[in-house]
Amino acid sequence: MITINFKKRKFYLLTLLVLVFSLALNINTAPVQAGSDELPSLHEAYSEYFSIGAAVNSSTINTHRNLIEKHFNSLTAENEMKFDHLQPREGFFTFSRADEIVKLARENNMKVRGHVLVWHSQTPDWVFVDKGKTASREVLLERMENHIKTVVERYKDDVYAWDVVNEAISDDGYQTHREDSPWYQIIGEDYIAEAFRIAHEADPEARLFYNDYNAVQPQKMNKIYNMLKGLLEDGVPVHGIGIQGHWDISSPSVIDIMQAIEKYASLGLEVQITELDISVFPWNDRRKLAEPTAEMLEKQNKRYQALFNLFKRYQDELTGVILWGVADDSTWKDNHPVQGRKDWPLLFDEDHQPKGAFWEVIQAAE
Ligand code: HAH
Repeated sequence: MITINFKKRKFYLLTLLVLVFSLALNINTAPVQAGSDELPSLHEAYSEYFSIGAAVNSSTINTHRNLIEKHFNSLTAENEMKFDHLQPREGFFTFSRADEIVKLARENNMKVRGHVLVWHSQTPDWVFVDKGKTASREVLLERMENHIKTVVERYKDDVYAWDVVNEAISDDGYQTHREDSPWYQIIGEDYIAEAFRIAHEADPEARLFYNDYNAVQPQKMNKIYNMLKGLLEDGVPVHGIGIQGHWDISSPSVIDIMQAIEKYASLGLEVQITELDISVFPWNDRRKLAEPTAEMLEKQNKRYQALFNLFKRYQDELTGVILWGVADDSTWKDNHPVQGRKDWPLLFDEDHQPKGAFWEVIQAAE
């Protein structure tokens, strides 16, 4: 019989322990294969910081369902909750497509962010016309109230936050409000306050947001800030600012984004990056390409990394980051009203595989 003395036994035990530990460590740090089921989940990676959402639509909830279910804990309807979808004719509401998105969220325990109640775009013409003429302020206010009440009350149990007013501030230096909006022209600038009051009455629990693009560009940011400050001083129930993140590989600067987050948060508002996608084209690049260059994608990686590092630093101010789409085969950028060209702005490629940018964002969470 072989006997091992005490000292030797201790040595073997220790070796075994070291072996088991290094094996366990190895499993944890082994690189994860792109495309496998072992991909880390975006929203899980950011669970300590803020929710990670995506804009989805009636097609992508089917075609991109696996990615949606795995990586996002908040959904926004890209178009299905806009005025023209929900009330194409006066008093005739069509909820079925929006309902499908809400159902998917419910089944997966995801939040829903409502977009959008009052906007100059994607709103049917009938809204602004009465008996063949421009509607009066009274008629338009009544229609606004009816629309907001019907929609917000219907989704009370599911939608935790609403973009109440979208893009009401002008890009032009010489005007504050977007004066070509029929809401502004017919009702006057108090259409904004009225919309928030009505939405709050319809669902006192809902977080109510003002949402806009170019919202970190200093001049427009100051106009938005002053408008929000005025609303708050008047006791209007505004709870948050949605900064649309339709940005690109070269702009806006991280400093501008930082300063905007700080400035809006100084009003006591919660801040969300509501529509994030990073064009591979710098703003002044008008080329059309069949595919992005390696250099563009490398810049996009670095940009996503820098942004999520920044977002993490502002985790106390930021309550949500929402990607405006899921994968590069389905993005509004391809039908953009101005540029109208193929772009690759998201974290998953056209074959639904994680891009370099995805891994940068995952790494930034660690
Ligand atoms: C956003 N506007 C809208 O908020 C969103 O509802 C839509 O799906 C995509 C983008 C950004 C925008 C625009 O539509 C037109 C010109 C400039 C910016």
